[in-house]
Amino acid sequence: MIKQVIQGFLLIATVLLMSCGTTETKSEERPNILFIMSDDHAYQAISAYSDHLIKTPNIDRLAHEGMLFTNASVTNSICAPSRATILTGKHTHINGKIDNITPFDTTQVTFPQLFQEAGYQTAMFGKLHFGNNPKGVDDFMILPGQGSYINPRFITATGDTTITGYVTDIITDLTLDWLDKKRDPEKPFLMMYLHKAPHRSWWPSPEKFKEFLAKKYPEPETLFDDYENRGSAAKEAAMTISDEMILSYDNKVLPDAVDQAGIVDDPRNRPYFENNEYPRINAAQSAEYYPLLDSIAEDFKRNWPTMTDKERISWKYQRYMQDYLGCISSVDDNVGRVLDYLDEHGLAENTLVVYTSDQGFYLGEHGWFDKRFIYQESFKTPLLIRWPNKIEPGITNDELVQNLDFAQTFLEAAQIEAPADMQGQSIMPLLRGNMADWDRNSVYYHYYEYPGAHMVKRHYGIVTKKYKLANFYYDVDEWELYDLEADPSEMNNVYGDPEYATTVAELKEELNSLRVEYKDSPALDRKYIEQYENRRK
Ligand code: SGN
Ligand code: CA
Repeated sequence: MIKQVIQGFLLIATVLLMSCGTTETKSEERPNILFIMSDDHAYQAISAYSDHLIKTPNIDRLAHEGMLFTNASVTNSICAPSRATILTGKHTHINGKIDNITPFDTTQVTFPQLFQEAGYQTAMFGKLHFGNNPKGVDDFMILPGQGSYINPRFITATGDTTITGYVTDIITDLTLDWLDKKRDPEKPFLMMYLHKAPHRSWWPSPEKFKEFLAKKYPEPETLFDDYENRGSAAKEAAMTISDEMILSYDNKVLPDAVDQAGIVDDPRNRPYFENNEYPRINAAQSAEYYPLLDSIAEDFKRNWPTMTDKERISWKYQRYMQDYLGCISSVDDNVGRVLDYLDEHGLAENTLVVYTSDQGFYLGEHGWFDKRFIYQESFKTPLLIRWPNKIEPGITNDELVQNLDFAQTFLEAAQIEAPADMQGQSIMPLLRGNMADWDRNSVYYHYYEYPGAHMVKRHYGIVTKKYKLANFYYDVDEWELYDLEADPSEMNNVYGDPEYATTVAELKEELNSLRVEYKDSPALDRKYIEQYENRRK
């Protein structure tokens, strides 16, 4: 009797243990990863961060249903280097892709390869901007270089193809088509869904062009910055709305109208016009775009000649925002299409969805467009992550995380071992809400592409939640320190202020140790300068 009871008990215990085991395996099922990245999408233009410019209800869903990072940043604020860092989990001085021009060494391991080897189905659609095809993806269709907004050409494994339509819609169609027809339900997937928008020259779809042309935007406080109390780098950068934003190319004023205004003499207008999206527009698209372009030309001819310099900057800023935000509105609509697809196909629950950009962007702050600087708007990047049942919804996180951390984070989520030489840190503890396992106080930054487009000087630096210290070098040797709490707009370099002497000394020490930790050095700085100078010979 007793024996029977014990046997019965053992049987029940075994069944219970086995069922626990099954639950365990099920909850540890490897998640799908949907990595959504746009190009040059400023966090200022996502309503989950601030809704003073635009409402982005679909991207915001990821914040409401997941986690919003307010201090996410990049290690080198420019397109291809950021992508190389994301793919390799290494700083650009280590992966070698220090600027947009230097080729990417494709013998390096990228995280999609590890996913593929671990049995994931992998795909990439949209902008890669590497000059070579992606590795580790079963299927891909990528834009050549920067790609085009209208009727874009794509590179595929078997040749090129041109697709009629608007790039943001097309990249989404390709992504949804793959999920629908090629996804193997037996395997988890890694999808890299990579938008070209809202990269310069900010061409919205015809509908958004029309809709946004009617809108007016608040100006940033620093739109008329005179760069006093800063170093020479801010003064010498060629990215002002006033001088570097080209009327025909960027603001879409037809070149005849620019000529007729009689007082505008920028030799870049006509060649830029001819090399832009205009020649790609087919007859049906012309019928939609040209009435709008004509109305811009009329407004320009009527008003430009009598405007003051400041009024001209304001006029260009409005045109800039209308186009830039029109592009973002399409990105948001399309992100909504993909999130709806996940919902409708029962995929939302087991998919970790990330929305980010390859870097931030200036939306008129400091009078600028473009990026590259360690200053806030380009150093920071949007980051929103949703993973139902794993991440508590609606949480805002202000820890210092970087694009350097993405590879290790995704690998940990997928239970794949990360190579020991990756330099980031998985942010899984933060996603789980486990702050005790996170101890980073500062991050490292290094920008190289100088002399080059927009003329932002080479610099490296350290950023903490309170301070930013940077050294601009190559043709200068200048230090800048910003007190981010007292001066969040970074208008006053307090490096020479005796009150900050101790802070400077401490930050320099920490910066040096970061350089050692990440294996950066004066010798490497020189190597990359020599590499640049040899290229110019
Ligand atoms: C192009 C743009 C620049 C931009 C770089 C890099 N000029 O050269 O404004 O900074 O790309 O952008 S354009 O005349 O071609 O529009 S990145 O995002 O690819 O790094
Ligand atoms: Ca970019």
